[in-house]
Amino acid sequence: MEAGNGGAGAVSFRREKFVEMGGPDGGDGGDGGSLYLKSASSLNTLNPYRHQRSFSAQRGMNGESALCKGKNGRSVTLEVPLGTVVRDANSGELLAEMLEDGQRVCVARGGRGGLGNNHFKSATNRTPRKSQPGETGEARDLDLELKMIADVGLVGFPNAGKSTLVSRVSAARPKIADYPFTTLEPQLGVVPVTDIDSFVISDIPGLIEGAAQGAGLGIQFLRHVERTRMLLHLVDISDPTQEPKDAVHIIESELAEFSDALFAKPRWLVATKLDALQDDGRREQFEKLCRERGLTPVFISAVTGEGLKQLIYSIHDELSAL
Ligand SMILES: Nc1nc2c(ncn2[C@@H]2O[C@H](COP(=O)(O)OP(=O)(O)OP(=O)(O)O)[C@@H](O)[C@H]2O)c(=O)[nH]1
Ligand SMILES: [Mg+2]
Repeated sequence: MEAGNGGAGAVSFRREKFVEMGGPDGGDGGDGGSLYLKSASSLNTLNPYRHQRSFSAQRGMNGESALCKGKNGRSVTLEVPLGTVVRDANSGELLAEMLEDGQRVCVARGGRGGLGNNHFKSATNRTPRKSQPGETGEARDLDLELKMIADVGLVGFPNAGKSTLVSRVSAARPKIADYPFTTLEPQLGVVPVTDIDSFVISDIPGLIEGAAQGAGLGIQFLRHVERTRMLLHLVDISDPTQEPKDAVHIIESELAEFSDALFAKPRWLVATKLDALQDDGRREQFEKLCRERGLTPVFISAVTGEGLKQLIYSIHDELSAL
């Protein structure tokens, strides 16, 4: 990120036919343009900045004679999604957290324009040849990270049915498919509860064993759910290839390993794909896992819609109580 340099101040003297002694009339340089970040709730990824990584604002124009101030350089404003955390890439210093829609922060200030020679006249020097160069604009490498702000974060193995749930309870339309790692980017959905109440749910890519160490897509997305108020841990109890207890234990230890704060968050176990459940033993196993954790077992089917309304109301109550 490079802000524009300030324009130089001019050295110039008035030369007019009928004015005997022309005074200094060098104008000031224009200010360089600055770079701003602005948060926009309409955006949900930082992807555009993967492709274009460097930005610069316009420099200020030099001052001119007849006290003409140089034009200021145009500033550049880059839009970023809500929840973007902005750091200086070199020092790691936290520069801003974009938490409000429309929030604008300056990340590289343009250089001030230099003063023209008009400013340097004095009783003893009526013909100053001195002017200032423009200041150099700030240059900075930024580290942008998207931490989402959702009320409810979804965690679980790939294929657990996270995106399907989000698509059933909100207007969000994440991609859904019967292979793991369908979801590659977190996505937010707004879940209407009543006419005036709603909460925000966040779909993230599936987690696998070792996610907290970086396996799969896990680690960068665990950061996104770190700020949610509660988690739903989705367990596909219809899956014949995985025991519910494994699905529960593995994800739990990944959360614990990632951070104490994440592990300590209120977290419910939600059994998914109830319509496809063949083996009642899995249902009992899931209920036992819930009992051991003092949780009420929740069963849903995103396909038939069973349990979804109840789940939404319970989440709403929990969020109100938190
Ligand atoms: N029978 C049945 N299938 C479901 C249900 N919910 C999801 N599925 C299917 O399960 C598969 C995976 O669903 P997704 O919603 O993409 O799973 P995910 O957890 O988002 O998966 P990743 O994005 O890969 O982590 C898809 O083929 C869905 O159609 C359900 O309630 N019943
Ligand atoms: Mg998904």
